[in-house]
Parts: sequence; C-alpha cells; structure tokens
Amino acid sequence: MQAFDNNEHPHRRFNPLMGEWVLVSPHRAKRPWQGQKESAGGEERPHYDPTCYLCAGNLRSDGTRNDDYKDVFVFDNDFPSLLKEEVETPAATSPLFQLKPERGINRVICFSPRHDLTLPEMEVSDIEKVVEVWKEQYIDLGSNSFINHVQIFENKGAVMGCSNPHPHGQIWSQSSLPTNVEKTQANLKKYFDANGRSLLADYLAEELERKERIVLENEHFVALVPFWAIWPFETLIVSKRHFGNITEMTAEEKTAFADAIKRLTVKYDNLFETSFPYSSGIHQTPTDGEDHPEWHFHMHFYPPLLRSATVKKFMVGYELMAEAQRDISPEKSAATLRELSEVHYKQK
Ligand code: H2U
Repeated sequence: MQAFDNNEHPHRRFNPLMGEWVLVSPHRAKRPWQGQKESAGGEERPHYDPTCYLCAGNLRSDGTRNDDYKDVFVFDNDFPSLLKEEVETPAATSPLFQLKPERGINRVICFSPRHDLTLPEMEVSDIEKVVEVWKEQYIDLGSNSFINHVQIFENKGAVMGCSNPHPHGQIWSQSSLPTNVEKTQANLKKYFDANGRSLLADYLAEELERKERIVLENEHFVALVPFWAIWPFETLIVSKRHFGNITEMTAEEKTAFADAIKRLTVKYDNLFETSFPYSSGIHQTPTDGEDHPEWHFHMHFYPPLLRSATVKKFMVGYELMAEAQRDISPEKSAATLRELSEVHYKQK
C-alpha cells in the first residue's frame, strides 16, 4: 500500500470546534474551470460619495441623517433581523414543530468615514479604534438582560452579499446562542471539563510547534489556516493568552489584534491583487452572566475565492447533501498566504 500524503490523498479532517468532519481532496486542485466567474471589482472609489447611505452626514434610506463622524460610527440597523419587543411564547404543540420567539438588537458599524478604504488599507491605529468600538458594543448590548450573545461580523465584497462598499460591519445581538456558537461552546466546554485547559490554547501550542499552517504572528495573536479549514483560504486569528472576550484584552493585546487583522487582510488583498471578499466574525463568551472558562477569544475569516479574483468556491451538491469539502490543502493555502507581502499591492 502507498504511504499517505497530505497533499495527494483524499482524506477527512475533524473540526473540534464544530464537532464536524471536512473532506479534503488535494489531488483535485488542478481541475479545469469553465464555470461562473465573479466580477473582479476593483474600481476606484471617491473618499466621499454623496449617494452612500453610510458616509458621514448623509441621509440613510429611512430618512435618518448619519452623524458627521470622524472615526467609527454605530447606528441601530434600520432593517433589523431581530426586534426588542417581547411577545408571548405560543404553547408547544408537537416536538416536530418547535418554535420560540427571538428578541434582539442589530447595529451597523462604519469602520471609517473614508468611503474608499477597507480594513487592509486602514492604519493599525484606526483599526484599533474599530476594536475599541467592538468592545464598547459588546459591553453595551451584552448588558441588556435579554441579550445573551453578541455576534460581531463583517461581510466584505458584493460576492458575500455586502450591500455597500463603504467599510462597515454588523452586530447582531440576541437572546439565544445561535447554532454555530452553541456547538462551539459545547465542544470547548467538553474539552475544558475533561482537560482543565482551553482547547484553542492546546491547539495553538501544537500549531506553533508544527509550523505548517501559520500565516503570521505577533506578540499576542496568531493567524493560521486551521487544520480543518473548509474555505480555500479560510483563516483563524487566535489570542496567545487564554481569555474569553474582548473586554479582557490588555491595551497591548488590542493593538496586536488590530495589527494581526491589518497584516492578514493585506495578504488577502495581495493574493489576487483585488479587494479580497470574505465574511469574518468574532467568537467569544456569551453575555449570559455565567462563568465561561472554556471560551477562548478567536476570529474567523471565511473567504470564498478559490483560484483567482473571479473564480470562487461553491458550497453546493456534496457540501449541502453530505459534508464540507475542499480541494487545495490547508498547508498549501497557509504557505501561499505566509509568503505574500505585507505591503498592500496598491502601495507598491
Ligand atoms: P451589509 O452590507 O452587510 O448588508 O450591511 C449593511 C446593513 O446596513 C444592512 O443590514 C443596513 C442594512 O439593513 N442599512 C441600514 O440600516 N440603513 C440604510 O439606510 C441602508 C442599509
């Protein structure tokens, strides 16, 4: 029998955060592509767009005027997916038809008044201001008794459903732990209860030893392609120190987190010399008032692009019916990202 080769032989890898498997088919990375291509975008944008509903001082679609903001600006989403109002829970009729009302608050966060920038093109000191506002929002929203989870995320690029190129993210806070967070929490807790240590601290220690999937690191954070990554260039930013949420970050850790975000997203833009689309989001302790020593602060980046600025990975037949699947190996993706310059291509 042939010896197993990570980069040649189909295999499945286990994601201990989600408790799920992913199929890796590295031999298939060379298949020809005659399918859909996304638009590469890349048009120059003005510093200020009078028609943009997120630019400072402009009117939003519901007629509210934005502040004349200078740094970061937060407002309640005018089209929220969740509402604050409490309604009666209907009587349960059958375990096969479970339903429960869900309350929440949704906000939009503009990262910068500059319409033409995105995180990779912002200064680390300005990204730090975004991190500070993420912290303030986590505290403010989480202090509501009916809010038990604060999901901070960004959809970047039209291909990820982003409705406006002005640099912004969203915050959806709600009463329940959403499914992916609940799964992650259960797996972190199982590991912590069994070993008395953080799953991600142990995982990170091993990754730093193996050095196969590290993309970059600084004094307090590491960005890596997880062993179980699904998306071609998926990454995870993990704190070196074990802490549960953004309020526990020291001033140095806040700067280091901004630095890791900047350097990672510059590499992403440099990969195909395009404004690299992704969905990113922070996973941290729920705001349910309980102790959660199992949680370990981390940020996911799920970018869809596969082999160029115009060819993306589809999550379709097998992924929807069976399980997640990837072609290029996480080790190859990490090596590619690692070797990319940390100077943004537009500045060269
Ligand atoms: P996305 O680009 O990720 O869709 O985020 C933009 C959000 O901004 C979206 O959730 C909100 C949308 O509801 N929005 C407003 O609250 N007011 C507006 O005037 C336009 C968009």
